[in-house]
Amino acid sequence: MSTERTLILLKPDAVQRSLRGEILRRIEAKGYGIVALAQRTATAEELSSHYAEHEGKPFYQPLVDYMGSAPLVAIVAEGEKVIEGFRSLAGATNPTSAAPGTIRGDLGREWDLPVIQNLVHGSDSPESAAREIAIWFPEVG
Ligand code: RTP
Ligand code: MG
Repeated sequence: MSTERTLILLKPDAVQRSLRGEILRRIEAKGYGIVALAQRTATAEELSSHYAEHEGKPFYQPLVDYMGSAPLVAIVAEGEKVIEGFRSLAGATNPTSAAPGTIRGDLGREWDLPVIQNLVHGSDSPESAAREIAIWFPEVG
């Protein structure tokens, strides 16, 4: 079995709506392990690094401002094909089109535009996962 790691964020809307337990339950029920977990308010440096690929897009600044406005929970999860698997659990970016059964489809709301408040982030490739884990948990490696 080949295991891999991914970086998950429970965004401020998940913390504010007390959905941490519900989302963690889904991650653990799927069989993924929790390698590291920390709740804190993200720094501007962490967020500009994390969202570098979106710099210049219209939602970039509101996204970075929103993500730094209140505590979030950063998680390193581990398991077989966890990168793709967690993105399947999360569902499509936009909660209205996310399938029922997914975190965003079941629980997400999107009416706080300009930033889509979709509860979670998950790395989208092994390269992104390595880069993002180094930002949020430099000690995990
Ligand atoms: P994520 O990175 O959070 O796992 O989500 P994703 O891959 O599905 O979406 P991505 O395109 O990477 O966008 C990152 C986050 O930016 C916010 N967003 N807002 N208002 C907008 O048009 C808009 N577009 C994106 C969302 O919070 C999205 O998850
Ligand atoms: Mg993304």
